[in-house]
Amino acid sequence: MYSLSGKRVFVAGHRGLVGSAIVRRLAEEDCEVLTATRQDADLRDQAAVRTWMADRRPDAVFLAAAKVGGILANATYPADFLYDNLMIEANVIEAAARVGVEKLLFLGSSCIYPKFAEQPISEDSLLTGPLEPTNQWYAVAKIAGIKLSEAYRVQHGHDFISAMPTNLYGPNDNFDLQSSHVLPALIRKAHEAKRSRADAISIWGSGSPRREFLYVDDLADACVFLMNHYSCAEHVNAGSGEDIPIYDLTRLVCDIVGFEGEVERDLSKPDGTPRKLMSADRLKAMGWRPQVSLEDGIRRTYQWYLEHHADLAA
Ligand code: GFB
Repeated sequence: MYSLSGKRVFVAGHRGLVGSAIVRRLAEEDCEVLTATRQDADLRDQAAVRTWMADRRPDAVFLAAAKVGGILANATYPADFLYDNLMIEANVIEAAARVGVEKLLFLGSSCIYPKFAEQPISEDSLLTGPLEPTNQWYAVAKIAGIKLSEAYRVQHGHDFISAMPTNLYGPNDNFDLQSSHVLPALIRKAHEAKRSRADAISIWGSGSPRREFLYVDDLADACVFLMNHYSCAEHVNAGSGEDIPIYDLTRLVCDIVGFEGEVERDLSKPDGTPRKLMSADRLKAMGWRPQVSLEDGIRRTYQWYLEHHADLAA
């Protein structure tokens, strides 16, 4: 058991979807939360990260900072997704080791697994087959982060662990239609179509790929749970254990938002991997369960969107 009580806890990436949820969750712990803006320390800059870490000396680190985006952003900016993520994770992990951070949790992504991995995907599937081409750049960077955390454990005995979240959504998500993930895009498209009384919304690809979704506050809870209870080299999947075809997800979002029109498919856009349902067995066996259903999570996220994107929602 590693207790965060009385600890100085650095949340790298505190403004993002995951980092902001971890900060919300840490409000329930008796700890001091440390954050760094890009002006304080650009995490791609090794010297800046070393200086910041040496000054602030956190006891524990949640490494949630990353360059992220949906299927199109991944395919369009491969150099950014590979370089930025390699630099961020290498700098933060190395600087954490240097200043003697007691525990670090690195966050990866379910896209690290082979495109045609056996479903549900167990942790052991890592590096058993070729990656999905649209997000291979991001996946390679995240695989390097897992291995780097493991390498510091093997060579120097640091208690660095890794969690692999499934597709996430929730407050503070990116609702930009070009760069976002599917769920925020669908919420915005359905909302705007309802407002403009459009006949239809358009989704990317065939609608047949299946995706697993986890509400980000559940993921934050899983991260704190792992920080408290897990200390092994192997990464741990963090998912809901259920997936849904994108077309059915679109219908669900339309129902929640109140848009009654048609759903059209834009086959010029990529489908990506056909399915990536992760096995949640390992985390379940430790006693952790998600609390927020997909429907409830979409309702909460739509409410957040209405409250925080008045310009888009108008
Ligand atoms: O969420 P998403 O962009 O990423 O797309 P991935 C999921 C599925 O939804 C794909 C479809 O089959 C998309 O074609 N889709 C339908 C849409 N309509 C839309 C839309 O309007 N916007 C978007 N974005 N998708 C990402 C990876 O893969 O998953 C990242 O690229 C990361 O690296 C993340 O791993 C978790 O699930 O395909």
